[in-house]
Formats: sequence, C-alpha cells, structure tokens
Amino acid sequence: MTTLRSFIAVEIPPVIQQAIQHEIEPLRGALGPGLVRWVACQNLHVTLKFLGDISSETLGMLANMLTLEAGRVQSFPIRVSGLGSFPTPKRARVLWVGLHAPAELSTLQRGIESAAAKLGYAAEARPFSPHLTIGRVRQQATASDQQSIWKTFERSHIGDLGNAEISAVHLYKSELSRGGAVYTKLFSAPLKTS
Ligand code: 2AM
Repeated sequence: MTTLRSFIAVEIPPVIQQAIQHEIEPLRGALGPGLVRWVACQNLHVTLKFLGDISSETLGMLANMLTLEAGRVQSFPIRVSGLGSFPTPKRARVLWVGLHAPAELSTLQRGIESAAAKLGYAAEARPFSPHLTIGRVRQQATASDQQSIWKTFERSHIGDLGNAEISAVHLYKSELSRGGAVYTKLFSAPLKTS
C-alpha cells in the first residue's frame, strides 16, 4: 500500500508569496537560518486540514469530500498583513504572516474538518487560526534565542501585502527531504462562484 503525507490548503497567488518573501527579508537576515527553518516562497499556503499519512486508495474519497465541501461555500477575498508567532510571542515555535478573511474561510474549514472526521481522520485539537507559516523555530533554540526572536518581532512591522480572491481549495502531497518540503497538488475543488 502506498502512503502519502498530505494536507488540504488554500493557495496564495505568486505575487503575494513574493511580496511576503520581500517583506520578511530583513527578518530572515536578522534571525538567520541556524535558528529558524524558513519556508520557501512557493510553499507559502494556508493549511485547512493536515491529514498526515493517507493511503493512495483513499484519494478518490477525499476528492469527493473536497468537491462537496468546496461546492457549499462562496469564493471569498483574503487580505495578507501582520506578523505573529505560535504558541506565544515569548516562546515561538511557528512564525507567521497574518491572513484576514470573511466567515466563508471558517465555514469551509469547519465543513472540511467535520467531513474528514466522519471519514476517520483525527480531529484537530487546536482552534482554527488562519495564518501563513513563514518559518519554524528549530528545536534547539535556547531561552536567549527566544528572546532575540521576540525582540526582532517587536521591532518588525508587516503592512498590507495584498489581496486575492480564493476560488478553490486543494489537496496536496508533501514530500520531506533535506532540501526542504516539496508540495504537489493532487486534486483541486472549486468554490461556488455565483
Ligand atoms: P502550518 O504551516 O499551518 O503549521 C504541510 O505540512 C502543512 O500541514 C504545514 O504547513 C502545517 O501547517 C501542517 N502540518 C504539518 N504537520 C502537522 C501536524 N503534525 N499537525 C498539524 N498540522 C501539521
């Protein structure tokens, strides 16, 4: 049986990915690659549901689920701005750029989460908090590293990086390698447009 590490996400147009890349350049320079694993520009996305390792035999079922859930929600605009970290600013693990969207995004995520649970996928314990992960703090970060991340964040400001219309949701395959993650779209489902 072939298994695929996979997740469901919203895609960000290249022009916004590049704007993010450009804006966070000073941050990347200040913190460096030793402390943070930075996400490649083309990999910036908004995860709606992480599925983990799935059997390739379940792809058809997941595609049907995605088509059904996407078809219930009207396409919607997003705005990208702001900077933050999870779980807390003083103990950062995930560094992110903010995503602002109307209720349709949460409706879409809730629908997918609940349909995935019915198909047997583990429920997400954390509340949905839409974001674009720009980097992950390395495990070995010390208290002083955390302080320098926090101070650098305090000094940084990420303004409006653009708007986009979201009209589809995608199932991705994720392949992890030493050179970084490679994400490949396996299936796309359109949102409602009328
Ligand atoms: P995040 O960037 O919002 O944290 C692809 O790996 C995506 O799935 C990541 O961008 C990450 O979303 C999410 N992800 C990866 N591993 C995960 C896990 N163990 N639990 C939940 N989400 C995960």
